[in-house]
Amino acid sequence: MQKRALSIQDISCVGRCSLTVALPIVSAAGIETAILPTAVLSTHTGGFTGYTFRDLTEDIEPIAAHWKSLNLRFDALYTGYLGSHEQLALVADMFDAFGGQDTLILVDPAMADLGKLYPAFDTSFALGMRDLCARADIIVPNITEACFMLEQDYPGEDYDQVFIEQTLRALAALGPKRAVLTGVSFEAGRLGAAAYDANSNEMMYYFTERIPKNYHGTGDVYASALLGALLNGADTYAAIRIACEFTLGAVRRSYVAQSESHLGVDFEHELPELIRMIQEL
Ligand code: PXL
Repeated sequence: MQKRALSIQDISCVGRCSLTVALPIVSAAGIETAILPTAVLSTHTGGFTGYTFRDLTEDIEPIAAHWKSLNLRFDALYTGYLGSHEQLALVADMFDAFGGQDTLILVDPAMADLGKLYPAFDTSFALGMRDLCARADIIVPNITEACFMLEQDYPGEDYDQVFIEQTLRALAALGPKRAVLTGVSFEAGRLGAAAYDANSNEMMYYFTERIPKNYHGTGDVYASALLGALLNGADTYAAIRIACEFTLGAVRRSYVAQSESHLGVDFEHELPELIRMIQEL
């Protein structure tokens, strides 16, 4: 039977992040993708000014209650950018209502990058996000988000393999059996992800060429491809590889086209490649 995922994150109408990225990517992976928008913004909050923001916190409980009455089930619950502090508790309730043995819970603690929290969040939100991550099966923070949740100093680009592995073990100790750290680089010109599986006590790395420009929404592109691969039976290593290659392909296209970084990456033209990699699993 076709799998069904639920993605819980905002709709940033323009800017290619959160749901405008998750919905097409997870769908392209062959997964029926239901959505629960946490907020509607005219654009995302990074690199634009004057954006509108409609908080949908009040809609979450009634939507969940309706779905419960329909006996809906999901093979995965995938959360990203949340619209308010209160949504952390509401999403935890959704995990209780729709989670279970056969449901993969993936939390992308989309709240910070490059050493800083996004404009809407504070450190208390970061600790709330840590508690939400504790309830996940797999989490996908970048190094900044990991540092905020673990209350440790952000090292910038100055870290080594020992730091990454301690961080991954500390993340898994919060509760999730698997942790994936994105934006990891040990040498100039190479960038990738590191993952830890607490069940097998295995550390994994996957690196690609590093394109010398940062684009918005790449964390969301990465997490969405990761989920798509996992739901198609990829093991952790295959999933981080597919997500790295897919994200690199999208970033490279935008770099070659000299696109503006706040408009996100050209993942659209990379979707056939994602499908090919998933079919080869
Ligand atoms: O890509 C993460 C993200 C998602 N949604 C909104 C954002 C951001 C990052 O800035 O502002 C609204």
